[in-house]
Amino acid sequence: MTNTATVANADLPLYGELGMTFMQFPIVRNLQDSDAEVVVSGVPFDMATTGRPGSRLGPQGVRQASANLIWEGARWPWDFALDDHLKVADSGNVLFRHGEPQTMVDALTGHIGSILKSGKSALTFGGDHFISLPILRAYAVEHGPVALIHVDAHTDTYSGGSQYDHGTIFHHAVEEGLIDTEHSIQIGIRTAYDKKNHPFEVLDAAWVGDHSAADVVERIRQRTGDKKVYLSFDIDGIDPAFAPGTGTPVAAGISIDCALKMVRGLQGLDLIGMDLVEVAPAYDHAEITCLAGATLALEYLYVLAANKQQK
Ligand SMILES: [Mn+2]
Repeated sequence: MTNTATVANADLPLYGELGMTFMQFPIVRNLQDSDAEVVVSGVPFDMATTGRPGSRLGPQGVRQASANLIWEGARWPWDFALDDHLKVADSGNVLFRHGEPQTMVDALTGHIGSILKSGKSALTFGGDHFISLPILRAYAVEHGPVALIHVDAHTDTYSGGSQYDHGTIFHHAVEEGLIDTEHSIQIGIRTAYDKKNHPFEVLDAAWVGDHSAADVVERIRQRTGDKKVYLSFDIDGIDPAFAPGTGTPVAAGISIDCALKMVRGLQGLDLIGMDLVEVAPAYDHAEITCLAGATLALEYLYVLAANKQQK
């Protein structure tokens, strides 16, 4: 694979460029000239992390793990091949100046804005969860406030914190009017939050563990209805047994089986974008977290492809 992007620029992050693309999708450098319907991007940024850093290596970890998923023509349990129904391309990583978080915010907002303006949708790999805020700003410009499906151990609705903080993003997103909270839901939560003043519906991890994936899907569908839906997936929503490679793991999360059934169950919803964040390969074992992330993202793409066939 020829790497045509910027090289030898000391201001750019060392981990900013591509080893392989996600699912070996073609590289897209000029969004306007591409017929891709979905654009994959990586954001190797973890400066907003409160605990263990390392999610800057998430994009390359997830892309590398997707090597395990390429061989299936029609991925089980679907009865079609993704390539026959959905055009996906990988735009590489968003580049920014290390040590200057605002350059990432500006670059990412602009990049996602370009994707949306060219009539495509975005699938973005973090990086820490802070990246969702610039993404949602770009989405709100194009789509208005979105219904959010948010999988996470943490609500990320804390006020306070620093200007760049991966635990405050949904507080800010709500304040900035980026989210239609009446139609938004958080799943897998198992850490403290202010229940009295919480704008989202919550299916906590214990509730999910006591119910079937079909029950979870039913609650999601009731909440989101026919609204435009954005899926923000923090890998720490999954139990550390299935996804240890993350900065702030919390015991007793949802299973990867439930998570995959849940994503598959979003078929028919008006899905307009997804991010997968907080994969930190340095704490991973045998690539299980990276593989879980890659599989969830691929499953999301299959749902988009299935939705297209329904139309
Ligand atoms: Mn989290």
